[in-house]
Amino acid sequence: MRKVFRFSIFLALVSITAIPCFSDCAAQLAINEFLADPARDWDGDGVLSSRDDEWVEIINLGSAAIDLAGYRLADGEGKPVWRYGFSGVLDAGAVRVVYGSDSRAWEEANGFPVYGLSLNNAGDRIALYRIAGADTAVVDSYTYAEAAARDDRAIGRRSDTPAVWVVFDAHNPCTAACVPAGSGCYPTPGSVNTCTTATESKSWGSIKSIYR
Ligand SMILES: [Ca+2]
Ligand SMILES: [Ca+2]
Ligand SMILES: [Ca+2]
Repeated sequence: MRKVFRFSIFLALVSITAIPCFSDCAAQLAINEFLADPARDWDGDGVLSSRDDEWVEIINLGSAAIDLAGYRLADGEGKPVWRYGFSGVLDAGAVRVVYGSDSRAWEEANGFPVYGLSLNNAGDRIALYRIAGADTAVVDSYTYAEAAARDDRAIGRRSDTPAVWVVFDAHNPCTAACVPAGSGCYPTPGSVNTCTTATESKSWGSIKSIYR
């Protein structure tokens, strides 16, 4: 009887951990990487657009899937101006990229001013919000300065140490000081922030020794 009871507890725990995280998951969803000043056709529509080819990537750093309903992106300080509203479910460890063109389509569909993600090249703040009932809370935000956001430089978290931010500057190396530091890695919209350099794939350990 005791074994049956234990097994029931086990099944209950498995079912709890397997369901998507619908509440109190705010700390697990985070901004992962973004590119404010596109100089190439990042969204792949055949046209270079300073609006449509910007992008922001989010990541689920937790161990359970997250229902993205209610999560939104905004830029700037003060009262949030919504640039994109997420939907669907994001699995544990997975990322989701939003291009300026996705943002523009969402703004058009929801009656907001059509500016895309509106990431200022001279520096800006990106914020990820969660709206739950009457509550609107900042889940994650990142403020960047001009140098790190120049042409085709993405700013993002290291995949092995998510608390550490670097510039993914393989397309446009940070010869002057970037804040955060350049990594020599290529940007990775839509995939986790692994490091591939111009010559070879390097581990984060070897990158650290180069840029120390
Ligand atoms: Ca921009
Ligand atoms: Ca484009
Ligand atoms: Ca990425």
